[in-house]
Order: sequence, then C-alpha cells, then structure tokens
Amino acid sequence: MNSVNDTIVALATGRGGAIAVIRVSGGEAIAVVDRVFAARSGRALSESGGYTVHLGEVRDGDEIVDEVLVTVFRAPHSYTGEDSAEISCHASPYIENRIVQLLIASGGRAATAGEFTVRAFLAGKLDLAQAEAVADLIAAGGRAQHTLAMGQLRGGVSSALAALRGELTELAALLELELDFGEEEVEFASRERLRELAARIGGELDTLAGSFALGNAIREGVPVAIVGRPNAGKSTLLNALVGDDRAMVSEIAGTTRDRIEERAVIGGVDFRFIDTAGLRATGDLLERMGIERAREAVAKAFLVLLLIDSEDFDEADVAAQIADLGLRSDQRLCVVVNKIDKSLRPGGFSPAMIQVVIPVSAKTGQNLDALREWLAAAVDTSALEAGAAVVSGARHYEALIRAREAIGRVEDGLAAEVSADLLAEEVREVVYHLGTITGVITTDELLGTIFSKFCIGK
Ligand SMILES: Nc1nc2c(ncn2[C@@H]2O[C@H](COP(=O)(O)OP(=O)(O)OP(=O)(O)O)[C@@H](O)[C@H]2O)c(=O)[nH]1
Ligand SMILES: [Mg+2]
Repeated sequence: MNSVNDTIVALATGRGGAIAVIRVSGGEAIAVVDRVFAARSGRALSESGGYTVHLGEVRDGDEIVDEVLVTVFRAPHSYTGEDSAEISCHASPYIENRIVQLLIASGGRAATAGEFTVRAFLAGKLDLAQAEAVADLIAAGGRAQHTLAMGQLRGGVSSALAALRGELTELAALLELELDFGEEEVEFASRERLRELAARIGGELDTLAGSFALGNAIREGVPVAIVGRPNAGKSTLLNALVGDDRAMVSEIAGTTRDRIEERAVIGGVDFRFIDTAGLRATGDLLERMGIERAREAVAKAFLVLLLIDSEDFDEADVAAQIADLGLRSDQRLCVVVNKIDKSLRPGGFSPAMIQVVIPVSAKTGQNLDALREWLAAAVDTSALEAGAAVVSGARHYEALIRAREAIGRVEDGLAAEVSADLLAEEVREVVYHLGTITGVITTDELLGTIFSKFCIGK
C-alpha cells in the first residue's frame, strides 16, 4: 500500500455504549484528521509518530463538537498497512455522524463494506482466509465459534495449505523433470515418488475437507432437529432449552405446523434447535406440509432428538420411529423420553437398541442437564482445541473438493501412465484451487462477494 490510496472514513463501533470509534485510513489520513482536530498539546498530529494517543477537540469552525482521543498509526504498522487514525469520541449518534461528516468534508471518503479489511488483505497483512475469519470472530456467539474463528485468524487453515504447497511444488518439479528428459529416461524411483506424493496430498485434502462438517456446523450453529409424534412435548422442550416461550404449546395434537428455529449456547457451543411438526399420518394439508418440513429439518440436522412420551413408550414402536427417520451414519440420535414427571415405566425399554436414551421432563426441567451434557459432548471440539486446521467456510470447502478431484485425476493418470504434461496441468489446477482459499489467486469479483458481507467500518 502506498499514499496513492484515498482516505476512507467509517464508524467502527455499533450502536450503544459510552464510547465510539471512528476509523480513518489512507495516504492523507493524518492530514484529514488534523483539519478537524485541535490537540490539547497544540501540536499537529502530522508531527506525531505511530502508536501515540492525543487528547483534544474535534471542531467545526469555532464550535467544539466533542472532546476526543486520537490514536495515530503510521504505515506500515497499522491494520490496513497505511497511515491511520482512530478517533474515540462519545457514543452519541449525533456526534458520530457530525465527526464522520466533518472528516469527509476535510478530504476523506465514506468507506464501503469491509474496505479496511480489503486494504489489510491487499497490503499482505492478512490472507483471504484470515480476513474472512475477522467477520467470523466478530460474529462468534460461543466459545467454540470463537476458537474456530481465532484459529483461522491465526493462520490455522493457511499454514496447513502452506505445507501442502511445499508438497505440490515437489510434485510439479518431478513432473517438470520428466518433461525435460522424457519418460523413458526417468528412473522408476521418481514415478514411485510421484505416486507417493499424490496419495499423501490426496489424504491431506481429505482430512481438511472432512473437517468441514464439524467446522461449518460450529460456525453456523449446530443444527439439532427435535422430532417425534404430535404432543410428545417437542415445543415444550425447545422452549426449555432456549429459556424462552418461543413455540406455542398445547394439548392439541398437531399444534406446531411450521419449523421453528431458536439458538442457545450450551457448553460453549452454539446450537440451532429446530422444533418441527409432529410426525403422523394425516389428511390435513397444512399439517402434511409441516411434516414434510420436519423431514427436511432431519435431513439437514447434525444431531436429532427423537421425543417419545414416556406413557406411550413401546420398544418396537420406538424402533419403527427411528427407522422411519432414515438417518445417515454421520448424524447422531438421542431418544429423549419425555414427561417422566407423569410416569416412567422402568424396564419398559432396552437402551441397548438405541444410541442414547435420556429420560427428561421438558415441563419441569427434570434431568434436562443430562440432555445438555449429551448435546455438548456430541459435538467433538477436541480437534479445535488442539489447534488443528478446521475448515468452516463453504467457499473453502468447495475449493478443497475441486483440488481433491484434480489430485484424484493425477493419481489415476499416474496409474494409467498418462503423459507428464497432462499431469502437470492437473497439478496446476490443484494449486489454483488452493490458492483461491488464501487469496494467492484472486479476482475482483471474488473479493467483492466476500467483503460485501462485511459491515462498514470493518
Ligand atoms: N406432564 C408433562 N407434560 C408435558 C411435558 N412436556 C410437554 N407436556 C405437555 O404436553 C402437551 C404437548 O406439548 P407440546 O410441547 O405442544 O408438544 P409437541 O410435541 O410440540 O406437539 P405438536 O406441536 O402438536 O406436535 C402440552 O399440554 C404440554 O404441556 C412434560 O415433560 N411433562
Ligand atoms: Mg409443537
């Protein structure tokens, strides 16, 4: 970055609180702030070094708009890599707007969404995966989301990719050798090494792509579908878990028609609980639509809670209900036997047949802690905590899948004795897809889609 960049201005803080921060960055940033700021010391900011803080007033002519603190950053030692200033003012929307307007009148320009972070990326302060993690970090609602975003910001995914790049370079160099000398002259060992490398890279890509299911669930909130027969107490359970009267509860079977989604953080993990229409055969059109939606919720869920009224508990029937859910092997099921305040017939079921059975009362809250424990334990965050690279963005996952396909073609090609130039083409494709993740390879369009989702001031 250099002084050619124009100077951008934006409020960096949200509504409320006592103090607000206005960010200014660009070649003229310090001069722009100097035009509206009078330091108590009488010295101009332009004479100040980086990492210095100045008390003074923002003025509009003779009028004092606010007493503020200005922090000065000097290129390249700032978030954007440019000369920057942060004005801490009183958090009144009126004052914030006045100061932003004054800065714009003094030569600044209103920043677009994510523009500070775009500049940080272009200055090489962050790679693309790290820049995206900034947004996730701000949005993190629980410990797991925080760990995930922080891991990515600190370069977890990026360094896994850097290691892969080393292996890909070796692969490309070996192929280059073949191209130079012709296949017949290349030793057997080299082809063997090619096969080895391609397999290793494929395996590493599988591991990274495999981390997406968990990473994405944590990032977006782990989807938990609450299903079961009408009146089993699904809506009561949703309300109890989220601590709010979110869903209507009644003794009428078929109360819930639509999908109702609500979030709660349990054991540091952000969960998205999805209450659904009770599953039964019915002629009611609306209820049938609701049941269809319940099945979709099950298909998308990471965890499924099958609610059974303890009074209706029948082993064969529960087994039939489980079979009816059609769960995949990557989904986990918990059978929740509800209404134990009314009756629980011990020995009425054999826990061995199902993964987990937890008896609760959604109404009185009895034993709900056991269910919360199961939920927290069902999301294995140990990989996250151990600092492993966990992929959480759909964009990253897609690129990994494309890269995996290309390396698969390299493996097949090696087995089929395909010529080195065709294989080299596929290797370039792998490098390309991995490059889009960290932004070594990027387009304006890609940057536009990523940063338009950011807030202004980020
Ligand atoms: N005694 C007792 N009653 C409960 C419990 N949980 C739910 N109920 C009652 O069971 C009835 C049905 O509860 P809901 O939460 O509406 O059940 P649902 O599964 O959402 O029902 P649909 O939306 O119709 O599918 C209500 O009268 C609740 O008060 C419980 O743990 N103990
Ligand atoms: Mg309901």
